Amino acid sequence: MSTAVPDRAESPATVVDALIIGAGFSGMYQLHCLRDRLGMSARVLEQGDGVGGTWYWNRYPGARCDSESHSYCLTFDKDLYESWEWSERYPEQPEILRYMNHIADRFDLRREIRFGTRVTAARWDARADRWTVETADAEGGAGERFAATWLITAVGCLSSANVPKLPGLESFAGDWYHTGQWPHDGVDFSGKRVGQIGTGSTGIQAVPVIAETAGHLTVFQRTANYSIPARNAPLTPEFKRYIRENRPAIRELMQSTPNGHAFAIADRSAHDMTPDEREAVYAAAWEKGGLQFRATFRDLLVDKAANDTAADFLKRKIRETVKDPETARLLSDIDHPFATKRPPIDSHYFEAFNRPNVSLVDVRSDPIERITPTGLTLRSGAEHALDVIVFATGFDAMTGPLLNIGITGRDGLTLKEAWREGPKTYLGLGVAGFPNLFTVTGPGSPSVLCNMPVAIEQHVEWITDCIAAMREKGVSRIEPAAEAAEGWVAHVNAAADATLLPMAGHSWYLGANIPGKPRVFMPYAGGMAHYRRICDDVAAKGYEGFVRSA
Ligand code: N01
Repeated sequence: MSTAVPDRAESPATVVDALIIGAGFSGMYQLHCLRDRLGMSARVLEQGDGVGGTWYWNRYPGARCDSESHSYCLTFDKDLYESWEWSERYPEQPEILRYMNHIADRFDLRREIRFGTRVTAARWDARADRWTVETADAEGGAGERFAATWLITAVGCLSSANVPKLPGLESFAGDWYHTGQWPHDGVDFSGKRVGQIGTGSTGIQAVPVIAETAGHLTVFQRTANYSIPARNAPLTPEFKRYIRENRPAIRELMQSTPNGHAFAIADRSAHDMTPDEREAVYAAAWEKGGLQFRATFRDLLVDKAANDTAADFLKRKIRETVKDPETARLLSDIDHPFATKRPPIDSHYFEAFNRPNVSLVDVRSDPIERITPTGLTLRSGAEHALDVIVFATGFDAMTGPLLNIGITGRDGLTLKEAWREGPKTYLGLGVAGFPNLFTVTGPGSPSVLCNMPVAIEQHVEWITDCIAAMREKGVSRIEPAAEAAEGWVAHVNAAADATLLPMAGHSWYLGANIPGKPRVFMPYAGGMAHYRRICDDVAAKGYEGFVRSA
């Protein structure tokens, strides 16, 4: 006789109006908007045991912001905007994390945040017009269950760490770390043989700091990268006064530029100048430092010949800085146009290769074959003995954090299936087949091509207004129409193709850093200010492109 074993009774769910996943800038601001502006019940589910998102996890040596501090903040609240004073041009991770905690304190957000709570599944329940969400606790056991009308992902674009599947890693007798999952009590490199894999924005920040204490640091470079000096320094009293006296104008500037930074892109072509004049412009931007270098001419990202002028200048600077000719050659042998991968900014990165305890290994021509108990070996058989391996190998960007949640929409459609050929969203904000789901800075929105807090504020405010409008009209379900999403995906592709960005074939913007991931240009390259106008227009037309039902 067969006995059907009944399912374990499900624990009753905690029912709220809205669930928000993630407690970084996005999740905290979204909670404030829904709870304090709209009076809704809401919870934030956060895997970490503190707020901060990116700045909670990325505690690697040298971690600091690449946006200038006076533009790297939330500006929606006058008192918040005016109450925080940054100490440096580019704040370090601990200072930014203090700022995030300040936001949580100021708006009393923690009481609605469930820390140590990882979302393991989210399913649309069509009978009840709501999402049911399963969680795991810090030990991985089944956690609290939730149900909510609205589900908002605030998971960040760069939160799913990519540790390359190198054979033998489990056999390594030393310690290894990914920069995006850095131990909270730090790592002692004193006297150790350290190997760092990866020379993106993260790796370039980490090298000079690790080199200060490591016995020897070997940097394994697959793709050479441009970098511009950050010229970081404490903010002067004069600059602090300038910020205090000009906040509204700074905010307006940030909201009017394509990339959300507090500087305008010069309205001139690189071809408008003689080589000497152009050289002077680049030299001044190099001395000033930071991402503003990209804003010296309006055509650097759309005209290859214009871009070449900047690329040549930057490669020459590398060769002038690095003393060993072979190391200088490898570091300046860059195969993509300037800024087609996210341009790093650094504090003495290239100078670090002049130290006797730092060496560079080219793993483009001789790839890493396997990790061994004592280090790693290259395809040629060359062995590198290591005590510590640092993976500065980036993230399964933009789609990774969303696909990891395990989201199932209408009619059993999983997000994985819906995005089999690459992410398909409408405005980067919603997905056809997934009612009442909003994705803050999702694929198809400017997000990573923009100063993130500017992109986040716009998304959170748009989502809040949309939810308020739906509640007012008694709409219980809203989702993008499939045709609207198809149209947006085509527009996102066209916007990327109008630039040089797709020319960096190995960029994470294209998903090319993750084996097997569809090659689709994920962020919206049409510019933040333009994008904001599109979103406003969609709202003004009664949420055009969305399907609603009572
Ligand atoms: O990651 P990346 P990241 N063998 O993907 C290499 C933001 N950010 O963490 O280029 C050997 O850019 C890989 O090589 P390749 C910012 O938006 C912001 O540095 O793929 N090498 C590359 O060199 C940034 O763009 C701040 O050939 C391997 C590196 O690892 C984004 O985060 C600070 C490899 C990964 O570079 C990601 O930056 C830092 C392998 N198997 C970062 N796999 C701010 O300040 C990968 N690599 C705000």
